[in-house]
Amino acid sequence: MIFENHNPLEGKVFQILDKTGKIVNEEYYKDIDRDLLLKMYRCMVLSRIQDEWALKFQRQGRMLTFAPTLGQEGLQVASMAACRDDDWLVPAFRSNAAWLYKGLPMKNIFLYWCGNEMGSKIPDHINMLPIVVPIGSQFNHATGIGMSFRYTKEDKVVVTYIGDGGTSEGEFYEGINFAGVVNAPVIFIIQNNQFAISTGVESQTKAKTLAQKGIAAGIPSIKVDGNDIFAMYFATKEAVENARSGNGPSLIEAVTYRQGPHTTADDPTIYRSEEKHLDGMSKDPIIRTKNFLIERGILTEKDEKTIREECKKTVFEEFEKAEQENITPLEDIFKYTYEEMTENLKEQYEEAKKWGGN
Ligand SMILES: Cc1ncc(C[n+]2csc(CCOP(=O)(O)OP(=O)(O)O)c2C)c(N)n1
Ligand SMILES: [Mg+2]
Repeated sequence: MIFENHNPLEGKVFQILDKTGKIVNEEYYKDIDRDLLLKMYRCMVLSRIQDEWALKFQRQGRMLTFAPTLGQEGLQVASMAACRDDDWLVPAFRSNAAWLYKGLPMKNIFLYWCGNEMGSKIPDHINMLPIVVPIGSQFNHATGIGMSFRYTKEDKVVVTYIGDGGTSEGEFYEGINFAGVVNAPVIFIIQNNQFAISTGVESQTKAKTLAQKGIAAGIPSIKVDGNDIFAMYFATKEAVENARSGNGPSLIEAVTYRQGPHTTADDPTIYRSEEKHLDGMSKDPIIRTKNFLIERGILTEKDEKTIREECKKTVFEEFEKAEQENITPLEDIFKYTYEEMTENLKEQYEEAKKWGGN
């Protein structure tokens, strides 16, 4: 009923928890188990602290680059929380909080952004694909995995993310269209963080919403306040139940805000107005969730301080492990594109050896 009652063509945006942490939509509000709420909250804080420190580590020359998830934690943890552990995650490159919620060791994330191939080696028990850099390609991978579940009659679903900019790519349309045709159990989530590097979402499309692109593909689509963990949780849950019971894909446009730079190579102050930035920051998902949890007596300021300290400790421990393991043999740069190195790659490897390295 959430999807049915929030047609994006009628300008509807689904929200339950407003930016101050008050429930504003009693009709759709249901309790979420206290432990699950705290799990989501802790994961948002962990991702936030990892992001903040990763930016510093990169500036210290200890990481190659980094794309922070700052500000987008809410939509990621809530959508992951609405799934089962054995469902699949097909991530976008900006998915820190989702990776952590799914159980990916933080060390892997650090290794990935250090340029180490081992970061992409996902432990066998975690159902997720590694990051793909060509924007949009993950939508077809997700559709393919979803289609396989139709064949094998497994009741697993796939959740995949893309950015607002990614919705202009051909692969976005191909993925959602094909998923609709084959009834693949996929939940497509657009992280509308307002920017694709320096291009504002208003220059991305003439469509009034990104959600309506899903309507063209004939799949249930909705625009949700992505910084509201309640709205994201219940919308995703409905989409997941729909997919699991054989009714195919859904699309969610999660409205959020990229609080940080695109990556460490970017300076957003050049193209982002102060007014837009302040407005985006005022909708922070962590602050509003904290206000809610404190007001309901689920969290105290003291618990919150302890969570932050524990998360910071984890970030430092995991980064230390990553630094210790981050010895990249020269061969690794060439050996993982194909099962066996092609002649061309072998030649490049031999050439690179002459320039030093191991
Ligand atoms: C096919 C392709 N084109 C261009 C790029 C370079 N690129 C990397 S991120 C990015 C912008 C993506 O914006 P958006 O989809 O909104 O995601 P966000 O960075 O905001 O999470 C671009 C153009 C790429 N990785 N792949
Ligand atoms: Mg974007």
